[in-house]
Amino acid sequence: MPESPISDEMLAGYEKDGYTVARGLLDAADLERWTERLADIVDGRVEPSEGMLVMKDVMVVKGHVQPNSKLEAIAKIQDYERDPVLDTYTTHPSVLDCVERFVGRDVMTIHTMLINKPPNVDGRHPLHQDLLYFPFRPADKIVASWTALQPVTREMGCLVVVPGSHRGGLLQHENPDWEHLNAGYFGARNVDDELEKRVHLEMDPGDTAFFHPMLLHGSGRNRTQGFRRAISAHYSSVDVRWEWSQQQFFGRNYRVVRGARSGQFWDGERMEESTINPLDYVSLGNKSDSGD
Ligand SMILES: O=C(O)CCC(=O)C(=O)O
Repeated sequence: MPESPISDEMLAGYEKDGYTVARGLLDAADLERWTERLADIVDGRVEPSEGMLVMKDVMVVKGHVQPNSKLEAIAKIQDYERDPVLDTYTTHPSVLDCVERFVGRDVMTIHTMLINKPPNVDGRHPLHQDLLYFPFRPADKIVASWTALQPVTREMGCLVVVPGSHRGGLLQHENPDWEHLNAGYFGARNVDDELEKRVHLEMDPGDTAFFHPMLLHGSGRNRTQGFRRAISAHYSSVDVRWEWSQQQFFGRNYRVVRGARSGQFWDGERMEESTINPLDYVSLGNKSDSGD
């Protein structure tokens, strides 16, 4: 059996710290195709696929920054799974070989995203836990993959993580009181003490971070004149339970991408008598200024 890109040592590091980085996992040719596809979608050469959200940065939307190009206006693309080019990331054998090591053999996608972080905008992500956004449990059966499309340095606002923070519970989140905050960005409350424990993950193109959905992570401002780009997906084992009470998410489909049921959709029960209301973990309405 070929050796996994995730060694036993890396797996132990993931269990202890909540993350690991597979250096040089993906080739330049793939990274270029995904980067070009982003430009094709944003510049209008290719139609956004069904369900895709092409999200502008809040500072552009509110006229605080005049972008020099269409690409400079875009913060991220969400839900790219129906795009045949970007979806080759979700199903990439090298990524899935790693994902299997964290969540087991039968794997489905639960979220996809390409983060563009342009120059001149704030673009920070507050420290948060991604489990806030996912209806499935147990959390250990979920993992994020995050691949640098270009060099990612601290100056560009690289990913930051708090090692070991995945071993606490799901924290209360809120919109941080930042002047310019993108829609849907929540930060964990009362984590000031964690800031000094942050590790900055500087990465080369193709390097891929895998992290636990309870890991506190975020990213800084891009202080360069280039883009800070990454492509990312969340995966889970098919062997999970739906534990959310929020029915508006019941209609979403989750595609199996590895294992015996590849190509099918997750058919687990979506219990209406669920135990977790995600809104219990979010304090709304105490944000003073989102850039209005
Ligand atoms: O890529 C980034 O800057 C952070 C992404 C992230 O933390 C997220 O979207 O959950």
